[in-house]
Amino acid sequence: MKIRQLFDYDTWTYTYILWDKTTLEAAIIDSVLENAQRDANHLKELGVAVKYLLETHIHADHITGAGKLRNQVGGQLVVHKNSGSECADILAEEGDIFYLGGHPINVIHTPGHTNNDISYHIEGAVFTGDTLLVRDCGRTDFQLGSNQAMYASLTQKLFTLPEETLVFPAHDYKGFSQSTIGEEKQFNLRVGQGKSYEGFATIMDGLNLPNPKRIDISVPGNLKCGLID
Ligand SMILES: N[C@@H](CCC(=O)N[C@@H](CS)C(=O)NCC(=O)O)C(=O)O
Ligand SMILES: [Fe+2]
Repeated sequence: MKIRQLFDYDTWTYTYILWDKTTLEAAIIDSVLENAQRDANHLKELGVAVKYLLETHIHADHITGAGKLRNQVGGQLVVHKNSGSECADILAEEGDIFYLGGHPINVIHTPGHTNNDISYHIEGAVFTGDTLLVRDCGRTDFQLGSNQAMYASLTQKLFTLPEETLVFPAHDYKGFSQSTIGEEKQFNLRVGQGKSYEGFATIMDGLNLPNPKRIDISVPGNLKCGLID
C-alpha cells in the first residue's frame, strides 16, 4: 500500500492518497475544496484510479473537496452514517471493510470530536481524522462532540491497535506530520501514560477554543459534499 500526504496551508488539514501498487486502485481521504484541482492533477500524475473518497467526519473548519473530485475523477464518497449526509454514496459504520486491490480498509467508528468520526485502519497505518492528533486530540465542544466518547475512542479503540501502527491525523497545528500508536500511548498530552478520564475531561473542559472561522459555511457545505454552487 502506498501513502501520499498532502497539506492545506489555510486550514492545517492533511489530505491522503492511498493506492495499491498492482491494481492502481486508490482512495483519497479528506480532500479540501480549494485543493481539489491540485489533488485531481496529482492523482493523474500517479496514474491511479479513485475507487473511494473517504471522509473522516463532517468538517467544521473547511469545505470538503470530495464532491468536486468525485465529479472529476469518479469514485464512491464515504461518510459515517451518523452524518446525515444526503450526497454520500456509502454511509459507513463500524466494521465495514473497503478494498484497494487486496488491501482491506477497516472502518473504526471513533466518535468524540463529532458523533460521525471514522478512523480508517489499513495494514499498519491508521488515519485518525480529528480523533487522535499527534500528542493531542480533536476538540469535543461542538457537532455532538463528547469527552466520554472521545476518551473511549482513544483508549479503548485506537490504543488497542499494535504499537507500531503509523498514525496519520487530519490536522496538525504544531508542525507534526505523523506518529505511532505506541508514541501516543506514551506521550499524548491528553490521554498518554494511562491518564484518567477525570484528568482528560478537565483538560478538554478548560480549552475554551474559539469556534473555527469557517464553521457556519463548512458544516452545511459538507453535508452537501462540498457541492455548494
Ligand atoms: N483556528 C482554526 C480552529 C480549527 C479547529 O477548531 N480545529 C478543530 C478540528 S476541526 C480541532 O479539534 N482543533 C484542536 C485544537 O485546536 O486543539 C480555525 O478557525 O479553523
Ligand atoms: Fe474536525
